[in-house]
Amino acid sequence: MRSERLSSQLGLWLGLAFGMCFVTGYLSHLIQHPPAWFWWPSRPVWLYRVTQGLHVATGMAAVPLLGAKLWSVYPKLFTWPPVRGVVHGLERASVAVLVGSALFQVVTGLLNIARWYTVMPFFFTVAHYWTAWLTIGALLVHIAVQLPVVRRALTRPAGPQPAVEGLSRRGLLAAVGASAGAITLATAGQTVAPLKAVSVLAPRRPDVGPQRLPVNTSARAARVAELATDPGYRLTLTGPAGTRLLSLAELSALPQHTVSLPITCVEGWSAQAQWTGVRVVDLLHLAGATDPDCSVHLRSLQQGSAYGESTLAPPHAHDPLTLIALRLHGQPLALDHGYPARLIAPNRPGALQTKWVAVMTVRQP
Ligand SMILES: Nc1nc2c(c(=O)[nH]1)N[C@H]1C(S)=C(S)[C@@H](COP(=O)(O)O)O[C@H]1N2
Ligand SMILES: [Mo]
Repeated sequence: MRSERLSSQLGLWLGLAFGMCFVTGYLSHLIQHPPAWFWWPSRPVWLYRVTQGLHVATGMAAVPLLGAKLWSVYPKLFTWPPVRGVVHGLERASVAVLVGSALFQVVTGLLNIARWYTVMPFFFTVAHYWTAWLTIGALLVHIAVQLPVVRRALTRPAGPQPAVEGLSRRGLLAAVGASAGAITLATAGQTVAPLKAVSVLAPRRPDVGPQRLPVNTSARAARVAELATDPGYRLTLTGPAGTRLLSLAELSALPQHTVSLPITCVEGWSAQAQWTGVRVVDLLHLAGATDPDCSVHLRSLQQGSAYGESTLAPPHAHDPLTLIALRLHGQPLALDHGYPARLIAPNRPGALQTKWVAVMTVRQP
């Protein structure tokens, strides 16, 4: 059953999955670490939810594809002599890099979804990002080298299937496709609510947690419980008009708006929720910020974490859907969801939806 045709067909699907995974992953990186040239809109509100859902789904679908592909080619590891010259040696080396980095990406991605950080002796985000470049580079070299083989294998008529007992090539491809589909179904429920009943592999359910919403970093883990429940809490708002300290009562006395926006964690779960609070544009007004190009820097009560701060770029800072939310599903925010005040903005990774917001600073361009 092992043949150039099978390897080529698996390679084609794997290339599509890895290509999609790379593009959506790089996009997520750019949104979270925007270079000067990068611009990301605040609408449509669901766009990041779709791109990050695709990132995690294509990464998981790659698991059975990668397994089958390695199975279809591994006898080549034992061909003799292992290296037949410089070009062949380089090609072998690029395949070694491709296999190693592809396995690393899939395994670390799965560990991240499962929040199993203790088994990764490195910072996941940085390692996953740089290895992605290695994978995609080696993949492009591999495709360039194998193109003649793939073309030959996929344009030639398939030929009669040998009449042997057991699985056929078509049967194997169907089984691999079915496993990829099953894995997707079994995890998509962490984002696609109607599928949650069959999502036995999903590490998160979109409606399980305080106020029917999952939590990423509890108040206890962030060590903010005491500060967040202190009646002396004030939101420090600084802009061209100076600095104002706003108590929770003062924030609640400002015009309140209710929006329906998703939280989309980079780990692949997402959930729509009803948020009520003060529009950031109203706070900008209060701070005397009139420049449509200004951005807003936010700091949490939480210290010493990369998630303790974030920046609202102009499209998000000025979107009327962007709130400093005080309530969730009509109730005051649960402590774990960012009580007394948290950011919620459209089309933005969950990691940038800062909880327990303490300081808002307007930044002029
Ligand atoms: N201060 C602070 N804000 C934070 C985080 C955090 O660890 N600290 N985690 C972020 C991440 S990764 C996500 S996905 C969302 C989750 O919000 P939730 O716990 O209310 O669902 O909060 C974000 N805001
Ligand atoms: Mo997250």
